[in-house]
Amino acid sequence: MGLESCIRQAASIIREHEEATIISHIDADGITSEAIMSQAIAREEIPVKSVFLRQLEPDAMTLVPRDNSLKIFTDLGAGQQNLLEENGFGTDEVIILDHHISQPCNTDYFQVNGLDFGHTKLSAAGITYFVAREMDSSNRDLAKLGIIGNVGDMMARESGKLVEPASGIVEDGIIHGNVDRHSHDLNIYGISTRPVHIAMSYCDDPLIPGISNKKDGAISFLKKLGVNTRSERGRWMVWEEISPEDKKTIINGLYEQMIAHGEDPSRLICEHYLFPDEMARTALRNASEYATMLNACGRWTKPYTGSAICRGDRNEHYRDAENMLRNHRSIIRELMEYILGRGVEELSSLQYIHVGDRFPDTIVGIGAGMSLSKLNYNKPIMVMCQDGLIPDRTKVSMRTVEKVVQQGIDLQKALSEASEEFGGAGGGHAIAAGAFIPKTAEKEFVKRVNRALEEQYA
Ligand SMILES: [Mn+2]
Repeated sequence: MGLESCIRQAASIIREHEEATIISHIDADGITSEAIMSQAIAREEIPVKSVFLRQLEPDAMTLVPRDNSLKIFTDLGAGQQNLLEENGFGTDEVIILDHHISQPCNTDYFQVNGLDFGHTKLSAAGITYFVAREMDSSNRDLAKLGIIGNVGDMMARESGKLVEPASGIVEDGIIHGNVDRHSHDLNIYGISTRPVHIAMSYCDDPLIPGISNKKDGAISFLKKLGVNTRSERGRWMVWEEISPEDKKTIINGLYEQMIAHGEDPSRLICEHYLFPDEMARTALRNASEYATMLNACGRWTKPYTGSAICRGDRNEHYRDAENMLRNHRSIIRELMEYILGRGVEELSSLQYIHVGDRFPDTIVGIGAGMSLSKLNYNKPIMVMCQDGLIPDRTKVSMRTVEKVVQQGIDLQKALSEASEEFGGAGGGHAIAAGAFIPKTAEKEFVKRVNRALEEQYA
């Protein structure tokens, strides 16, 4: 069975049911998956409820209703099929729309997963969107959410753009009219909300000599180019507002800057996905920033707020999310200042710090990434903290930069291998990964991961 027919079958299973429950993950991919699926189902006039989970684990199973509804697991489920089996869920009441690695299981749950067809760059929101489109072609308006979910799950990071079959979602959004694609654009984050020099100075993929981490450097660089970076009223423009000619001048200037310093400029360029139907200079204007807002909702345990925004709320929930995002940023800044103020311990192949229970464990990874740009970014950073739910468990977050990944470093591999030895579990990506380990194993664990990275460097 190909992906297409798998999608068709999922759509028909959903349509056949009289009620549905969506069980989804709390990150941007999970929230957009839920918002796509719940809208598609509601449009069929099938009653639908949603449950968001931080993780599909034994304790969370009590939140999955035991009723006659079809349980649609989105952005989770593939790796927890035995848990579904143990809890007595039958094949006739479950479908899984996921992109995580499947766990071998005796019960043959129906699943749509890009991995089964060799697609590693298609997130759950992508799969979910294709199923929604199959249910009714008028669901093309939801392509926008599919793009946000994919971008939020870093599906565009490696190539700088969404690739087959996820690029088809972009095509759909463009046809529908609520998505603009900006190809060959500058690879910076915050194109709709950050003053352009700030966005440039935050760039860490690639690291631009004289600009990354150097706000003043970015300002004088722009001045030298003679480009217009202020609006008529004197306010700094965001990247999105810069004229096409000036954008070209800036990108060319950055190219030259990198080549002059012997750096590879290929990662300067990426594709951005903009949403012309959203208000200018807000986080909702482009896929990356929209995804950040949804991630903030999830990390502060308000996934339903994120879901309401995906459904179009621009009042109460949106205001709530804006506050959350502001709060999210200021706590991450505090965390970063704490890490930089206390300083990290350096081992041969990593640097680490333990922040105890001072910060919510859901943001520690982001803080680690932000701190790294101000530290020696050639060494991956590890930040440990107390697990928010289980005090004798430690959450480990690691971050590195693209350049180091290209040298052969794979944090996901290092953390999963090491944590397994200590009875923990890890996952993530080569550039950003996390793990849970017993608190008692902390000291040995750091050494073990350092050894794993040493071997990867070799
Ligand atoms: Mn996902």
